[in-house]
Amino acid sequence: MPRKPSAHKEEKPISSISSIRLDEGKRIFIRDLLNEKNEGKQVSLLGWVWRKREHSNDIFVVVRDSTGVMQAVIPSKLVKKPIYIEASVEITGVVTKDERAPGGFEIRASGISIIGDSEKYPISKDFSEEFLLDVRHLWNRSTKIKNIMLVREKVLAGARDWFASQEWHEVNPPILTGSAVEGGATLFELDYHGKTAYLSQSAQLYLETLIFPLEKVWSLTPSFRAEKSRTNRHLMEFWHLEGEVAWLDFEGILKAEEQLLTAMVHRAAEAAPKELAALGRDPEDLFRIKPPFKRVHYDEVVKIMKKSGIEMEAGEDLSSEHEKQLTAKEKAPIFVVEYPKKVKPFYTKIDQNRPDFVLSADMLAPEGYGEISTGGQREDDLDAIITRIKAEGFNPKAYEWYLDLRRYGSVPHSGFGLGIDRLVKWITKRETILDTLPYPRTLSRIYP
Ligand code: AMO
Repeated sequence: MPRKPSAHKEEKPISSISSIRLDEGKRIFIRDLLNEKNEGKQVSLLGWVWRKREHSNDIFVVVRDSTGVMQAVIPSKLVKKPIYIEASVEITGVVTKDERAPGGFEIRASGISIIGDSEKYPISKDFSEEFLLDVRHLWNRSTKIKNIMLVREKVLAGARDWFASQEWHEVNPPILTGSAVEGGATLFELDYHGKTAYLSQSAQLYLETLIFPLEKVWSLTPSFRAEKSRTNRHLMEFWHLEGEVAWLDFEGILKAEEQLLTAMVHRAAEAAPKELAALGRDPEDLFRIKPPFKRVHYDEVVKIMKKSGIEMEAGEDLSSEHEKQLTAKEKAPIFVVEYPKKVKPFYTKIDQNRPDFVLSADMLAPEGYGEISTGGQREDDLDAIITRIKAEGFNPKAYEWYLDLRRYGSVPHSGFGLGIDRLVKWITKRETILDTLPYPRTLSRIYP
């Protein structure tokens, strides 16, 4: 029997998703091509069409992948069908130095295969903010949102490493809960097999239970608040970084918070300087942030507002306008320390020297951004806590498990909750919190 001819040795153009060998670990990324090392090399690049223009006999396609953008120049005669924005492609060709190309290098292409064709992309130059929210699943591909996501990732990596270096334990508290933490007005209620349950507003009470076995605990979870107003700093679902520590007092938790925050923003500045700069933030602004943060007593805030002609009654909570006034000229976060008892929840510890005040502090971001975290010492006296649970209109029965913490080996302890989205809003200089996470949940929006 005659032998079959041997397999065709020439490289075949890739023409369908299934034929790409993704398992070889040989994927080439744009980041690695934009340097002299690869000049003259024949490569095959996978990505999406970001921009496209035609010029005499060539088509200039700028391709993006997760690491950057790179131009490819393709002779028009090689292109058999229209190339649309956001089509996924494989481009083969030679890496060539050219100062006119973005990044200084381009691919002189010998072939392009369309892997996943694209319809006419709905996002063009003129778009409204509302429209971009409607197509958020596509807008998340934009350089702006991508940069913000990368900064956010680094900020969280900084937190994780800081917690590990200080021997705090990461734990996973529940999201479905039977009781309120941060007041009844913002609870998302749901039917739990015939019982009423809520989406967690804060992991705090559960973290408090876990200091008994682990002493220093932290968690990163979504928290839910049915906020009734539309603002540029409130989400229905936000990402909450919370910590709780046994044997730690008010000053101790403020110190921990300022060290943690410094580690987070320094990590962003170290690991995402280009992304920050593209978003309008000089990484040096973040490197300059160092503990200790300025502390302003609530009494002082009232005086400052009076002097500035901004209305504020002694005893009322700070509004976003007050926070803006306090921080507009600041370059680093500040703490507002000690609040009137009536504006803070039942778990905050009463200051023995001034019983109308509690050992609670808000950290305010500079440049007018305002509150990013709340923390303080927890009430460890059983009777005091029961009285205040009742005063807030809750039934102490729902908190029996929490009250047990004050019955069995109660210890002085403190904790905090930091809003990641608000932190990212500040460091990436965003007008609105909606830019800081891929799918912001607002009063009117649950799609996409
Ligand atoms: P608080 O309610 O102040 O405190 O929340 C802590 C931090 O979470 C962020 N945050 C929000 N971010 C976006 N959208 C919202 N709707 C929203 N609500 C709150 C803010 C805020 O500073 N358990 C206490 C903290 C404590 O005392 O330890 C708590 O949850 O950045």
